[in-house]
Amino acid sequence: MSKVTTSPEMFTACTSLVGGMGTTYDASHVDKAYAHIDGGLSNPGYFSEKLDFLLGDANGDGKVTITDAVAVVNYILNTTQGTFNVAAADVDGNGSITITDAVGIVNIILNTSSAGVKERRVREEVVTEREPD
Ligand SMILES: [Ca+2]
Ligand SMILES: [Ca+2]
Repeated sequence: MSKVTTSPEMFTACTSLVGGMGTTYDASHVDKAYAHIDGGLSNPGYFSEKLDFLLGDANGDGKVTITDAVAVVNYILNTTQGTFNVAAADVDGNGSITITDAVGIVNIILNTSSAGVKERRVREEVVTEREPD
C-alpha cells in the first residue's frame, strides 16, 4: 500500500469494516493511514492477514492433488475453469505461474519437495466487512 499516495476518502462510508485485530470503522480515519493489516490498538488498520490456504492448492478445494497441477497447466494455457488461487499456485514463489509450479505441486503430492516449501504459507491481505447489526 506504500504506493497509494492520494486517497483522502478511500474508506468513506465503509462503516462495516473490521480489521483482523478488531479495529472498527472510524469516520475520522478514512484515508490511506488505515490501509494496512490491523495491528490492534497500537497500529490500527482495516485489513486482516489471512494465512489459511494451502500452498499448492491452486483450485482452492482445501487439498493438494493432481487436479491442482492440472489447474496450473490450464492457467498457463489460459483455459482456467472455476477457482484459481494464483498465490497458492505459485509454489516456487517467483511471482509468476509457470510449468515449474505445476512440477512443484506434483513434488508436494509425491512428498519430494524440499523442506520448508511444504510448510510455507503465503501471506495475503484481505478486507473483511462485518455482518450488519
Ligand atoms: Ca486443490
Ligand atoms: Ca512460480
